[in-house]
Amino acid sequence: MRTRLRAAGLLDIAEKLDTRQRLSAEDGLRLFEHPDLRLVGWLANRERERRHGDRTFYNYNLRLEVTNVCQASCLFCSFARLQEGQPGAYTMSLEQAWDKVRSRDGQALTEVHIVNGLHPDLPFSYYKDLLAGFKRIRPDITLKAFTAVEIAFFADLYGMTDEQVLRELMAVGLESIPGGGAEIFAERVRRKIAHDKADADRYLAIHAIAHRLGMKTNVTMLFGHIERLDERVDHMVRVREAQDATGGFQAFIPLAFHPDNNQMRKLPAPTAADTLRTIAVSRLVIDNVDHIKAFWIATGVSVAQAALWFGADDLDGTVQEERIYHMAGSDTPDTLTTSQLRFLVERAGRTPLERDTMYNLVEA
Ligand code: V47
Repeated sequence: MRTRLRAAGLLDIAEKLDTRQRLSAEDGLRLFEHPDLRLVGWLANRERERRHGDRTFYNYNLRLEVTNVCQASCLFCSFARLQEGQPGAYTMSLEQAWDKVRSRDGQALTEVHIVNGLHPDLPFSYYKDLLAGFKRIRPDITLKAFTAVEIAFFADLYGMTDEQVLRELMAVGLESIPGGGAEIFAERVRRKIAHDKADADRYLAIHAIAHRLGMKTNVTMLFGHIERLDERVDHMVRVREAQDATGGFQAFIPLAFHPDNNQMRKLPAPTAADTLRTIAVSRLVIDNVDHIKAFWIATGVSVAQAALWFGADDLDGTVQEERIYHMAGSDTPDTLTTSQLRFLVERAGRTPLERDTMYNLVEA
C-alpha cells in the first residue's frame, strides 16, 4: 500500500494520519481533487476503523417539522412557505404535534428531532409548551430541537440573548440541538444562498454556548450546489477549530443538495462519487469529531451503505416523517424500521448498534 500511496502522491497525507498530525486545508483540497476516489476512501475507512472498527450507529427517532412557515428565503429550500395561508403552508397546533408522539405510544423511540421554519408570528410560549408537552407525554425521549438558526431567530424576535433562549428551552426539556442551518460557512456562498438568516459566526457561537451549557450538538454542511471545493474544506476546518474550543460536537453530517422544487433547481444533484468523497474528506480533515453521519435520506440508501466504507459510522435513524428532503426530490422511503436499518448495515458488511442521541448504546 505504501508504494501505491507514494505513486498516487498521497504518502505524505497517509503518514500525517499515521502520526496523528493534523491535515491542512491544502491537504483537504488535494484529497478532493485526487483522481483516485478509492484511495481517498481507503484512507478515510482506515480512520473510521481506527475509531469505531466495524461499528455502525443508528437510532430510533422521529423527525418533526411543526411549521414550514419561514421568513427566510434560502435558495436551496423546497420546504418553506413565506406566509400562513399560502398553498402548502402549515403550522401544527400543539395538540397535533403532541399527537405525533402520543400515537407512537408503543414505539421504543429514544429521540424526537424537531426542525422548523422561522415563523414570524408564533409566541415563544408555543415552543416552550411544545417541548414541555413532549416531556410530559414521554419523559424518557430526548428532545433534539431547533437549529442554531432558529435559536438566533427566537432571540431576535423575542428580544432575548441567544443564551437566554437556550436556557429557557433547556428548562422545559431541550437536551441537544441538531446541526441544521450550517449550510456553507464561506461568506461568498452564504450571502447568495442564505442571506437572511444567522451567519456562520453566530451559528458557531450558539453551538459554543450550547456546549458551555452542557449540551452535545451536531453540525452539518450542505454541499453540491454553488460552493467550491476549497469552501467545503474551509467549512470543515471551521468545524474543527470550533470543536477544539469546546469539544461539544458529536457528529458531522455532510448533506447532499437536492434540487427539486427550489430556486437552484437548474443545478444537478451531486453524484454518488461526490457524496462518498465528501464524506471521506470530512472523516480525514475533521479529526476531532467522533462521528461522521451519512444521513440515509440525504444520500439515498445504497450510497449510505457504501459510505460506511468511506468514513461514515452513523446513518441517523428511523426518521418517520421527514419533509425537507422529500419535498426537494429525495426518493428514499419516508421511514426505515430499526430492523431494516440493522439489515442494511449488515448487508453493507458492518455491525449495527442502536444508540441514543448521546451515543449511549441501546439494547436492541
Ligand atoms: O439546514 C434543506 C438541509 C437541513 C435542502 O443534526 C437541504 O442529526 C439538501 O440539518 N437539499 C436540515 N439539503 C436537516 C439537518 C439534519 C439532518 C439529519 C440529521 C441532523 C442532525 C440534521 O437540511 C437544512 C439544510 O442544510 N436542506 N433543503 C435541499 N434542497
